[in-house]
Amino acid sequence: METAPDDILNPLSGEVVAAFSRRFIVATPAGELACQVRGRRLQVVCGDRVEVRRAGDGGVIERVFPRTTLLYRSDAFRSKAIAANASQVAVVVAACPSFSPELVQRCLLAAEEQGMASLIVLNKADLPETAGARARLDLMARIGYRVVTLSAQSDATLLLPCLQGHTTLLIGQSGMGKSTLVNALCPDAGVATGAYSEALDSGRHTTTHTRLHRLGPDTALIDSPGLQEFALQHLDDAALARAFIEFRPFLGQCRFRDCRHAGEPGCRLDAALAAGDIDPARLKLYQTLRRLRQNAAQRL
Ligand SMILES: Nc1nc2c(ncn2[C@@H]2O[C@H](COP(=O)(O)OP(=O)(O)OP(=O)(O)O)[C@@H](O)[C@H]2O)c(=O)[nH]1
Ligand SMILES: [Mg+2]
Ligand SMILES: [Zn+2]
Repeated sequence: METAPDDILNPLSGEVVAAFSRRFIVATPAGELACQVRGRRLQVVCGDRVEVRRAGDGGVIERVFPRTTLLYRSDAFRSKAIAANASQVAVVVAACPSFSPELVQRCLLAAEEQGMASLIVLNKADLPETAGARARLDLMARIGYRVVTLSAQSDATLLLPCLQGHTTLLIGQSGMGKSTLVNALCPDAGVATGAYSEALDSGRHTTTHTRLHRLGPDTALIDSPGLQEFALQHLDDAALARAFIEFRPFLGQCRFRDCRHAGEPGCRLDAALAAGDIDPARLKLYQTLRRLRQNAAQRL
């Protein structure tokens, strides 16, 4: 009996390139398919590698292959996955609208926890306020994070060497120029971008879903909706401390094994602080995040 061509391609393996709430676009060898998910339990995220069974013009996602990374944020009540299998996070900021350096740090902490590479993109270098914005990133640069300053509107190619070989998730507040960067680097993308509101000093949340754009066989960019907050409820004390990369050389060396690094005698992080190896603002952020998590846990 001859096999129908459809059956040869059934099931198909593919990559989720767009995720709406319960609808997905999967890139497969047979082209892009609009897909739904079988059952309610299967969690599917942009970037997932999946098995799809064709159904009519579209398909049904039957299986999600193991992920190399899963970047997500979570508060006490729920966690929200942003993208799967990204190898790198690029946090995009700009002088206007203004950005929160703490949000940048939180994004980078989440990336560190997943073992992802990361960098900061300071976009809109054409704006005169850029020097001031760069100064607000000095701490992160001192710690060792790469800061690439560019203007997506005039020349984004500066970023290409950092992207090569990576699937890079672009994240950040609304209006920073994530989608403009995607359009600059991926001319076929044709993604909508939106002017920010000067009155509100904020973007208008133009991008509403996550979308993967392929730049080459092993290079891709994932555009995501603007973030207003980034809770790290899923990081316990130890994971949180490890996510602060400059703490790592000192961890495990405090007098008490369960040291909270909050002024206990013999705290190695305190000694590193006194020696200037750790910035006080970073230890303070660690304490803030620890406290937020504990308070939330008590509320439950
Ligand atoms: N001056 C200047 N403006 C830029 C640059 N890049 C982007 N913009 C503008 O910034 C505004 C926001 O750009 P978007 O690309 O929509 O921002 P986004 O980060 O994708 O925003 P959301 O989708 O809402 O998260 C638009 O008006 C862009 O034209 C740049 O390099 N220079
Ligand atoms: Mg956008
Ligand atoms: Zn300690």
